[in-house]
Amino acid sequence: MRTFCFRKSSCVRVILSAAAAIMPIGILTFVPDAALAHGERNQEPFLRMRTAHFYDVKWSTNEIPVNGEIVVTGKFRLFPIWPVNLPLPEAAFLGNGTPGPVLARTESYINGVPAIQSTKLELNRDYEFKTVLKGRVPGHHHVHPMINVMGAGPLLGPGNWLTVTGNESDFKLPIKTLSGETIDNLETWGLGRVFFWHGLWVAIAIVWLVWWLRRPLLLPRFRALTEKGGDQSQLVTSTDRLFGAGLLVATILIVFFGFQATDTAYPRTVPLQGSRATVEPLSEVPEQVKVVVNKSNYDVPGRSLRMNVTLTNNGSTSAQLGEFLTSNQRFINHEVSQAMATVDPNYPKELLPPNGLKVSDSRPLKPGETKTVDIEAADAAWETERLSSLINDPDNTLGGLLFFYDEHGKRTISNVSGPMVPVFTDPDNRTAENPKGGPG
Ligand SMILES: [Cu+2]
Repeated sequence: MRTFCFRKSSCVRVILSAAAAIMPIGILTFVPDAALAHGERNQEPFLRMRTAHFYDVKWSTNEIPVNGEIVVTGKFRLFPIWPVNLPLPEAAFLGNGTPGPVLARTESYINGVPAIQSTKLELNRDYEFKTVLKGRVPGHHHVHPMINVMGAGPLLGPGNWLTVTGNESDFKLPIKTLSGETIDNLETWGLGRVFFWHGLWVAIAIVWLVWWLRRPLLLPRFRALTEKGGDQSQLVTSTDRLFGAGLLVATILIVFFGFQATDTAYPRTVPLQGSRATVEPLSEVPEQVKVVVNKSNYDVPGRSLRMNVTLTNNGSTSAQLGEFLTSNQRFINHEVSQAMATVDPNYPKELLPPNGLKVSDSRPLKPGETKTVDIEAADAAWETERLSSLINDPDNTLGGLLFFYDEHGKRTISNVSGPMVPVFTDPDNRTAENPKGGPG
């Protein structure tokens, strides 16, 4: 303080300003704000539009107690126009995106095959998944199904808010091992050994450090090395050598007898399995309606995606465009009752843009018919979900799925993809603040 405080008042001022500077850092460090989601909106639009498209996702419930179970089921399609800068899903793992380990995943399946290991997934194919999650930490959590692709990172499905009630201390994860032993709670099992071995090695490391640090470190050593006639033999004494050798022997003995003791206590151990599971995709359903994108624009002031597409019905039944799905946003054509009927009333509202999908001609396409229509998906979601940042991508190609329904409600899915050109100016004077236009 002598450097700054020439007078008592200036000293007080220095202390106060230092406190004021440190306080916000302290507040930010020790009083974290509640995280309300986990950054899915920050994923690049190309990641969300052209990788895994999740659909038919269902959650068995929205509220569970600690130890209660929730089953998440659904399907996903790996988009054929996969971004060139992402590694292909040669090794993919089914998980769930949660804010920390708030749920324990006790079961997971892809097409009925246990998804304990990673698997290779094929592009332009559909898969069915199921995960069983068990409540662990009480709270209100945003939970997504998720696929981790090696080299590409997590690809998130739709998120839903789940409430876990009760006390965290009541959480238990019992299992029965292959050798018939019952473990009451995997959460705390074997922790004593973990702490013992970590503690032992830390203690040995500290003893070794203290052995060298207890002596004057710098100047005597520097002099011994640089001064003429310095006694270098004092740098490492014979006691040091003896101690080092003793510690080496002790370490080898600890490892040897530790291994023997553990092997006797747990004679049957199976190492973690690193092989890949083989999962066949769902049987291929030919695309009934061929979609060709003639033109697509993202209208920046109007916050809407507009596409001009040519649809050809190659099937034997009619086809009516009912839904456009991209980035977990479901734009439903309100004029198609079959599409409206697929919406579960409990489906997260933030994933169902209220304006839905506007189609210039919603009449069903007859078998063999080709028609060119304008499609508009206008919603603030483009901004709130930060999908409009697609215009800043060097590869601004949109991607999504179009769902068509025949007169019996049978659904077929077509991929839709094409380059997207942003429109920044607007003849109606519309802006992001005044999307309806006019004098605003
Ligand atoms: Cu989330």
